[in-house]
Amino acid sequence: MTIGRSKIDHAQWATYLVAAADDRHEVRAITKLLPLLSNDDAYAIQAAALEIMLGRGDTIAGAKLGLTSAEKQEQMGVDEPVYGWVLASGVVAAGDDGVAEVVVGDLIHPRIEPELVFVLAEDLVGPGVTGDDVLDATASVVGGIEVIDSRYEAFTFTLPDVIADNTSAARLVVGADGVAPRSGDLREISCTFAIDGAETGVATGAALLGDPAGCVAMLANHLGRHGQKLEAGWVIPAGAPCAAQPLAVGTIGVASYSNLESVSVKGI
Ligand code: OOG
Ligand code: MG
Repeated sequence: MTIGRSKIDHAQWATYLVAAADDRHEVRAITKLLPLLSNDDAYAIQAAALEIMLGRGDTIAGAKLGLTSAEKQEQMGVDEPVYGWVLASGVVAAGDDGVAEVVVGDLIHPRIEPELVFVLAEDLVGPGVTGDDVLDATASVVGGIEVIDSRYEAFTFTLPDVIADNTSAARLVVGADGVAPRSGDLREISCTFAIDGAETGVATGAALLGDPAGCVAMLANHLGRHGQKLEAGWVIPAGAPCAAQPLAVGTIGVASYSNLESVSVKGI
């Protein structure tokens, strides 16, 4: 618990991270400079960075979870889930050939990862939201690919660092057609991720803390603690079930799902 007012200048650290993204250069992890950064202060930096982006005319397209699978937690060395924002400026549409092109030069050191994305039909207001409530409020579940791009040196961070950095969010590709949330068991949807035709990971929805809908409930409850909610129409990536892979110019990443349309990204 934070007692009294934090001495950390959240707006200053938000500017530090937004400038890193704008200039496409990596910066030192904040905890290298502020070793005692708390998660509360980190979420306050994240909120200040969101304000900067909204002040530029960007809008919120959704909210996201990260580090909800054992594979991702091991890959990044962080053992707790994190919550962030999906900005409308980061949502990339697929082209006529079904492949979404991502401009690698706009980013620092991007990686791509598969996602199960919830598209909400109704608001979800925490606390007390359950996985069942999430299924009731969801219009459809679609496949996706998230492009993550940590603003930190060597894509390395601690839990508060990645929280402050909006959970490395950069771009999101959302598949065209999804399934109704109760049309099957979301824990059994299987996902295969391949880079340039070579399989890099296979997992099921259950890899997401046992239940993807439960992850979205955690996010709604997290926002509820801050007086915020998930809103109808938002897209909610529930976290990658398997490890992220580097995206270079020419790389083609394909996320295939047992009963969702596959999603493809090409680095250009
Ligand atoms: C943090 C973001 C994690 C996910 O799906 O696990 C994330 C990172 O790995 O840089 O979006
Ligand atoms: Mg992700």
